[in-house]
Amino acid sequence: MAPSQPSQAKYLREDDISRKCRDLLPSLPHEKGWITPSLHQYQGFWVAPKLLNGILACQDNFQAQKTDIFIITAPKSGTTWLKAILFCLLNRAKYSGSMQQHPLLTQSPHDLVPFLELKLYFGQEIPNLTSLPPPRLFATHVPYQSLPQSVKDSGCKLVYLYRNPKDTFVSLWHFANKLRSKETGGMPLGECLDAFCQGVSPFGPFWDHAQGYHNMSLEMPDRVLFLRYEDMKEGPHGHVKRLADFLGCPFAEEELRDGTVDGIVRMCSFDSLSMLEVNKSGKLSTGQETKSYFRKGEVGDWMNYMSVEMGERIDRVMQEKMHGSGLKL
Ligand code: PAP
Repeated sequence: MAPSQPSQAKYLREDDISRKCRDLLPSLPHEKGWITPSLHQYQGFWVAPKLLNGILACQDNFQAQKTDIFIITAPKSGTTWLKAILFCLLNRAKYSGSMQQHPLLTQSPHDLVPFLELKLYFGQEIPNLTSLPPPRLFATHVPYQSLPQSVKDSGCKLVYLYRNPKDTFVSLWHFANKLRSKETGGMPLGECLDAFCQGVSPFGPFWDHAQGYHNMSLEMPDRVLFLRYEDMKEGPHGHVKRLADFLGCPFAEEELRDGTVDGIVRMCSFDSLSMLEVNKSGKLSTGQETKSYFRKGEVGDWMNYMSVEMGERIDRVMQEKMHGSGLKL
């Protein structure tokens, strides 16, 4: 295993992993990674060693409660945005009279709504989460088949956000190149595109990830809500209301009249969040700079980086892999 340098973001480090993970890694197929040197195929998806360590720990230890709410995404599908929206939505009564004190103004959405594998179970210590008041709000990139069993059994709610694969791919390519160490340098777009189309991307194959949760949303519509980034951009107000209904905390008549929904939409918009000091110059506990989560937040930005042919290649793979799944691209 490559020795880590002290200056590296924790995310990139490959030391400090459990014996279970260390023993498992050599038996897993591996490929070149986008951010870390390698990605390993575990339970059908591709993951970096340090994150596999976190996933094994939460599979073994996380105890879901019926009142939990999970935000689930493939990386770069709008996780930061959905975290901000759900945090605002669920805490709206608490801060309605004191917006200047709202935690989103001074804390990253990633610190307010922690990832299981990337934050809570990232280190060696198993966190005690039992004292957190309900509803507990968590996030994960883990595909449905690999969620901790208690999440599947508990009856808790899952909100999945899907983003069109071409924009997700371009966003991931930018993010990966930002996080790669100076010594390894950036990865050419074409090389990443080859890997993405072969399914070898963090938490990929992208199509399996989306299809897994889409199927569950059809099977259990009261438990799994499947949303699209592009639809949310087009009609954020309707989606905030839909989320509130799904989570069992619908807006009261008065809230609908007094601009509460609009306040949430504005506070969580790309323009508002990306202007905040914490999101411009802060760092997460895992070492990433908060500004790397706010690039453009636009629909169709892929066209500025990929040729039409490259775009068609992703379309073809998606059509082929998702054929018959009922998931509209
Ligand atoms: P993660 O999955 O690693 O947590 P995630 O938040 O999904 O990251 O990805 C960041 C993307 O969401 C960026 O997209 P881009 O590269 O195409 O620009 C980022 O700009 C976008 N994003 C962040 N905040 C918002 C927001 N409030 N509204 C819309 N898009 C946003």
